[in-house]
Amino acid sequence: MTDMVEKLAQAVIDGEPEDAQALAKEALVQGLDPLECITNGLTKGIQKVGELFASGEYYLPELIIGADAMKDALEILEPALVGDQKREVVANVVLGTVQGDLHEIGKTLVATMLTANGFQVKDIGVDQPASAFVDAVKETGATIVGASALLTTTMLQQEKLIQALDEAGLRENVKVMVGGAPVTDEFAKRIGADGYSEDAISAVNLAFRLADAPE
Ligand code: B1M
Repeated sequence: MTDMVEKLAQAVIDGEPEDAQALAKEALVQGLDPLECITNGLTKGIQKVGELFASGEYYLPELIIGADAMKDALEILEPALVGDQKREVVANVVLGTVQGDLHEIGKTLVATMLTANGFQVKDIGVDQPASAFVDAVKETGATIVGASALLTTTMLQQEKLIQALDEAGLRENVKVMVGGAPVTDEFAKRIGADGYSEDAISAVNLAFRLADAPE
């Protein structure tokens, strides 16, 4: 890991949004790979914040400021991920974080990576009820729906979403992909999702498979 990538992780752990943003700018000037900065820098940092929170060393304010540091750095790094926008749209995707869940960073990263790889993404945001996903599918004609959940309590909403798509008569035309820290492949299969992925990179591979398109 480069010095810069380690510093990015540390800025998130220390909860220093300004430093994180300045380091992200510097990393791009130095020609570092933005994806490497995100996956081995910022994400490692926020995972450490989560561990410190779980062990009682950090409290909610540290969790919030750590997330702010990550988001501010992502503001700089994510645009650098966006690829060739001129390519044909691979598929339309509706993506959101489920009801009761405010975690947005991972969902937004998945949206950015999908967009960078030619998918047209409607990001409906966080804390979204199943009906909002259904409405967005009707509005966009999306063939893939992605639901993110970061809490063991909210992952059950992913199952509700599948039921809602079914009730709306849309399930046959729409593939459902799920993700988020507590979600597993086994859980995804149990609730009848079409696929699970553990990070943003594998989410792109999964979406290509679900769209039945060449990567
Ligand atoms: Co929260 N939080 N949080 N939190 N938070 C966790 C999830 C937790 C594991 C921390 C811990 O205790 N160790 C814990 C959940 C425990 C559990 O349910 N088992 C927790 C808790 C308890 C809470 C609160 C209840 C705390 C409280 O209020 N007492 C509260 C709940 C609020 C709510 O949602 N209703 C809360 C609040 C928050 C903040 C708002 C302060 C903040 C989020 C800020 C924001 O998003 N704007 C926050 C944060 C930052 C975290 C941790 C530390 C980091 C999450 C994150 O952004 N990770 C998290 C600990 C952890 O995850 N290790 C934690 C970085 C991101 C890049 O990764 O989101 O996993 P991730 O996304 C990955 C993959 O999961 C995957 O790809 C992404 C990119 O690689 N992926 C998908 C995600 N979605 C996908 C969808 C796909 C495919 C892949 O297809 C559709």
